[in-house]
Amino acid sequence: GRAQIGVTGLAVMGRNLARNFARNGYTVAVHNRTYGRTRDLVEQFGGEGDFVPAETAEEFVAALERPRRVMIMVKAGGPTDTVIEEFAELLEPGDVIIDGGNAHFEDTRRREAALRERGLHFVGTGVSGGEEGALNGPSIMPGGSPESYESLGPMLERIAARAPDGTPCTTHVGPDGAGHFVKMVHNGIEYADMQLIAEAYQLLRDVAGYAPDEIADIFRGWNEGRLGSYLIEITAEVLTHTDAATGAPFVDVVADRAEQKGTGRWTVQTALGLGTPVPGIAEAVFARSLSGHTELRTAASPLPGPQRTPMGRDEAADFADGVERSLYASKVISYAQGWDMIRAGSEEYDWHIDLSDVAAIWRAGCIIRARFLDRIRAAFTSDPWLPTLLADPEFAKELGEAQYAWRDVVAASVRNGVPAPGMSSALAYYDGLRAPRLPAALLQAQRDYFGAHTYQRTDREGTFHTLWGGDREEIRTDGG
Ligand code: NBP
Repeated sequence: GRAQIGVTGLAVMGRNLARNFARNGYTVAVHNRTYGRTRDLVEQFGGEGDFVPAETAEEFVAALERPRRVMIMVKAGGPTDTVIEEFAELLEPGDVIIDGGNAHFEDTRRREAALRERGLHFVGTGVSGGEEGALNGPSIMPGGSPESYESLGPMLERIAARAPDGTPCTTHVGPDGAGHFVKMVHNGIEYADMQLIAEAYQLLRDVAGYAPDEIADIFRGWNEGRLGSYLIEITAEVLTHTDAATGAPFVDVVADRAEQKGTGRWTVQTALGLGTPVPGIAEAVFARSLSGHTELRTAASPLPGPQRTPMGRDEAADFADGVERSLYASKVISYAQGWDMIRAGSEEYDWHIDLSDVAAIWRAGCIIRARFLDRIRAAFTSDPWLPTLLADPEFAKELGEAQYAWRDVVAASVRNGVPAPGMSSALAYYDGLRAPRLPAALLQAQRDYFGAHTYQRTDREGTFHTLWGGDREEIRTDGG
């Protein structure tokens, strides 16, 4: 065999990744369950590089140099298991199977363990950037053994996106499911980012009274500054688009029900299991869910909201400035929650994920690519043990500077009846973490009252219970 890599599963993602490898000078074996897709790929794009089309799995495996590298790009779930099993049968110890689909990291852990038993390397890898990224350079988040990265890493580094400083947006994230875990959190952060941008839009529209094309201009301005990112850029593009059929702003003709494929939900479910607070991501998942509940929305639609007072031009411009601060501060909070979760996952599964590397490989190629990821990289480079992004001196300073505008914007959302669950929850997280005292003290006392769940004291060591039903004497329950 002479192909350095094989790609099986040639729908949009697989086809574009195969082309990306070929354009970078690799000989690529290509295979798909239905041969038509393989033939189409070679007919349409054969001129871009060196493809070896294979009709059967056996031909495909025979076309590969050793150790063989087989990248699977099929539908996540059952189909991925089927295809892994099909190829595992044909491969030999030392060969590498790569799953670039959107697998749940627990599935990746299971598959990696099973294939390791059979002497095969299994690399579950996150791939972000959609179709376009797959073709021109995605952000790639591979897990698996260090040995598999030695064999595969240089190829991934060639096809990955490049950060502004020229470094490839891929790295060995960690063992077994680490890559898919980090990809999952990426998607969770993406949900939060999108929700916050959407809230900023709605506040500019309903509170400040701007039209969609004016909001597009405001976003374009923000895109030049610290909020500069792919998502802000495409939001401005969407807001300038006019619907051809009606002549109305496109955003006004799209049904306001947001769908989801499930990676945001996975992030929140996993965070609940890890005991990591990610309320910003959770609010974003729930906001999509709420939007889709037409029956609830219809039933609640007669409920009264507050009277809104229109803003003058100057007031609106000031408000827009406050929304920028509020969006930025809330975004920092979402990323702080995401990184907290990556650290928690890394500790739970013993992955030793480098937190600054994660920021580095998201600087280009992926959906959340943004200017400020370089600052997150810098924060974790200067202090790998930084407990939270909020404690980084620069982010802390910016949050402090944003806080009054942030509070005003959240207050305006409440006063005007324009929901901003992402921004308000981000502010509550900020205030929650910095609070010298939380009402958790009262909660714990309630728990002790009804369930004898005990409590600790602020003034001395030990575990205590108050005999609430009796004379309220305090007893020590830890034998001290
Ligand atoms: P799809 O997720 O739509 O999957 C289609 C591919 O799976 C086809 O090649 C199809 O073969 C193959 N397949 C199926 Br379905 N069942 C199979 C089976 N039992 N045995 C063999 N092959 C089977 O493709 P996609 O949108 O290109 O995505 C590929 C993976 O990448 C997915 O896991 C996806 O979640 C992930 N991903 C997608 C994006 C994105 O932006 N779309 C981004 C990042 C990751 P056929 O041609 O014979 O039907």
